Amino acid sequence: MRRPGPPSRTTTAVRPTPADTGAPAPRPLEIRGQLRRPLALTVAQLRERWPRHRAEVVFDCATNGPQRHTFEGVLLRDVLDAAGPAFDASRRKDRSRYLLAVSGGDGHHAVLSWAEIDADFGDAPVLLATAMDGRPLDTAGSQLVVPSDRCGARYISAITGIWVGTCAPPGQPK
Ligand SMILES: Nc1nc2c(c(=O)[nH]1)N[C@H]1C(S)=C(S)[C@@H](COP(=O)(O)O)O[C@H]1N2
Ligand SMILES: [Mo]
Repeated sequence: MRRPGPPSRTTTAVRPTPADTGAPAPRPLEIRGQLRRPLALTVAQLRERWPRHRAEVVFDCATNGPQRHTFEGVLLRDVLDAAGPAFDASRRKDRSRYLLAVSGGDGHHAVLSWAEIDADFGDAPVLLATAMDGRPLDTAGSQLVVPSDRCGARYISAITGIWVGTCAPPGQPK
């Protein structure tokens, strides 16, 4: 038999924390490398700090065929500007030496060049997505959106880190 419980009370609604819903707490995305202000950002912080953009994209996957998605997110360029790459921003040749290595939690990773997203070079509107097809990515993690890519391989999901920097120039032939 059920024992009588405490008298019912009117309570104010409390928003459940991720722990209450069983979802893991979001791990911040770490932006590191040759930067003046390295950053660690959750999807919620991305959404709060930078202007939101939308991208309707189609990309092809070698195994699954064409995929169509609508992403909402912030410009990778805006986020990296805040992190302050250690180049001389007034010198295009200095900017053109920088690489961006983007990693997913499963070990998938790919590189972009700074010049791809730089307005003076490729000017590609690459996003760090905060939602896909109307569903927030707070728990899953941000996804890279590269609208100019025909293939989906660089649409890296569950991003855990972005490294920014230059690599050593190739050695001179002897
Ligand atoms: N973290 C992570 N992101 C990834 C991949 C992956 O293996 N790991 N595969 C890529 C590939 S090959 C494609 S086509 C797109 C879309 O894959 P999906 O259709 O399996 O979501 O995600 C990309 N993002
Ligand atoms: Mo793919």
